[in-house]
Order: sequence, then C-alpha cells, then structure tokens
Amino acid sequence: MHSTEFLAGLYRTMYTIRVFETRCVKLYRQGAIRGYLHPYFGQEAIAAGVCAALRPQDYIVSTHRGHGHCIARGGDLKRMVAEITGRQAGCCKGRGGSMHIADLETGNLGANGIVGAGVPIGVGAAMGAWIRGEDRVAAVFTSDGAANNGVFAEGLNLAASLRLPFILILENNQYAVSTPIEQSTAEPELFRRGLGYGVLSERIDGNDVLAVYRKTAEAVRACTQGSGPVLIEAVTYRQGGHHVNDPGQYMPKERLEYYRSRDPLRIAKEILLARVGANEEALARIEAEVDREMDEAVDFALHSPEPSVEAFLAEAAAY
Ligand SMILES: Cc1ncc(C[n+]2csc(CCOP(=O)(O)OP(=O)(O)O)c2C)c(N)n1
Repeated sequence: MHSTEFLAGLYRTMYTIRVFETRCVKLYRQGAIRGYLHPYFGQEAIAAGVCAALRPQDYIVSTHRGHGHCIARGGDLKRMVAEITGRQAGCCKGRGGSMHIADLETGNLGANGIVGAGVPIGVGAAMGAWIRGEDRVAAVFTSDGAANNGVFAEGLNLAASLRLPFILILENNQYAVSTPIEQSTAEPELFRRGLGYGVLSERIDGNDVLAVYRKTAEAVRACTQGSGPVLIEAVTYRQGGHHVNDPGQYMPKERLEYYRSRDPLRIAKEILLARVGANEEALARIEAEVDREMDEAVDFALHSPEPSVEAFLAEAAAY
C-alpha cells in the first residue's frame, strides 16, 4: 500500500505535465513557440510512473514527445518553458527547443527528433555505466513507430547480449502520425519483439500510473541484480493529433472517447479519492499550486532574452 503523499506526488507530476502541455499549445497559437510541438496528452501516467521508480543516479533518454519525461524527471519549469520558447535562460540555452531538450542535471540525456534514435543512445549510456562498474540504469522512452526501425532491434539485441542495465519503455499510443498500429505491423503486441531477443518483456496498462510505477520498480531491481534489460510496453492512446497543427480527424471518435473516459489523471484521482482517502480540497490545492508555478514559468520565459549570436559564435570558436 502506498502512502497518500506518494500518490499525491504522482498526481502532481501528471497534473503538471497536463498544464504544461496546455500552456504550450496556447503559447504556440500566440506565436511564442516556433517549429513543431508534439503534446503528451493522455500519456502522462507513463512519464510520472517511470520516473518515480528511478533513482537519482539513473539516466533517461526521451523522444520527440518528450516534455512529460523532462518534467517527471524533475526538470525546472522555468528553464523548460524558456527552452521551448527559444530563450537564453533555457536548459539548452534556447538552442534546442521542444524536440531537443536535454537536462544533464537530472540525468536526462535528451529528447530526439529522430524516431528510435534514443534506443542506441540509451544502450550506450547503459554500456558506459556497466564498463565503469557504476550502479546506474538507463531508462529509454520510445514509441510504437520506433519499434519498426532498425536501431530498435540492434540496440535491444546488444543490450540483451551484454545484459546491460537498460529499461526500454515502449509507449504504445497506437499511432505513428496518422497510421494506426494495425496498419504498420502484423504483430501489434509490441512487447513480443523483446522476447525474440531474450529480453524480459511485458505489456501493461500505460494509463494506470501505479501499474507503470510498480513494473518500472521491478525492472530497476532486475537490472541492478544483473539480469539484463527489461522491455515494458505501456499501452496508451494519443489524446489528439500527432502535433499541435494536426486535428487528428482520422482518429475514430468512439475510441478517443473511450480513452478519454480512461484518462490517466482521472484514474489517478479515483485511486487517491476512493482507495487512500485523499480529499478533494487537498488535490485542488495541488492543482492551484501547479497553476501558479506554471504562470511564473511562462512569465519568466517570456521576459527572458533570446540567445545571442555573438555568444554562440564565441563558444563555437572556443571548440
Ligand atoms: C527515423 C525517422 N523516421 C521518420 C520520422 C518522421 N516522423 C516523425 S514523428 C513520426 C511518427 C512517430 O510515431 P511514434 O514513433 O509511434 O511516436 P509518437 O509520435 O506516436 O509518439 C515520424 C514517422 C522521423 N522523425 N525519424
């Protein structure tokens, strides 16, 4: 049985991600964010559950849909909004933007615009830890589309054959842009890919934050005991289009409605209220605090200067 504080912490993380994404969409519409923006609506339980089970020394590697991972790992909201709005105060000095946020202070080795590219990065990080004899695992977030890329197979095979401390979290949100999973593979139960490489692999409900937390905690234990990598297929649903400008009209309304009724925040709230006796006011207080933090982060970012060309050139010259 988990404490109310612990569960409330998970809810707080998920609510923060939801509010962050909502504000980012708004900032995008106002022209404050340029380029692409891939919201994480509906997948919040995965980032929150995984990161709650990791230890401070562990690494994460993120994806193009990566704001939630960065937040759940403890990323600073002010520096994150500054990064996404292209400001000097951003965690990558405003030069990375939404798809290239990295935050080494929290062990976040970075988001990536190349689908599947996080897998070999994470295998490399796990291999480095293994060679140096460090007690660390590398947890890599990846996606259903990435499972059809060559690097996914190569990375998993290498991690398995060296028994690396590597956890692959496959967020199966059932779409790669507009292609539903059933059309891109003859085996939509993606955890089976891991079994073929001798990797301990399981499929879980990615909208249930406790299921995600428990399975990741087990995976961390297994990895640190030397039993090699673990693949967790977390089944979820992308609540909306592929990116901020995609209305997602190809997504069947009934399916979207079904998954909205199983919204991860709603499930977490139900657990808190019905099972551990948290009260509505306490949750409302958490939400109000997060809303305030978010207002401050946006205000901070929008009042921060853009990166200077001179500073960039000076740094480049020093290399
Ligand atoms: C190697 C590679 N191929 C294609 C693309 C173009 N692309 C960007 S996102 C995406 C779909 C990704 O779907 P999925 O991997 O399931 O992740 P999701 O967007 O659902 O989180 C594609 C094909 C890319 N960025 N990188």
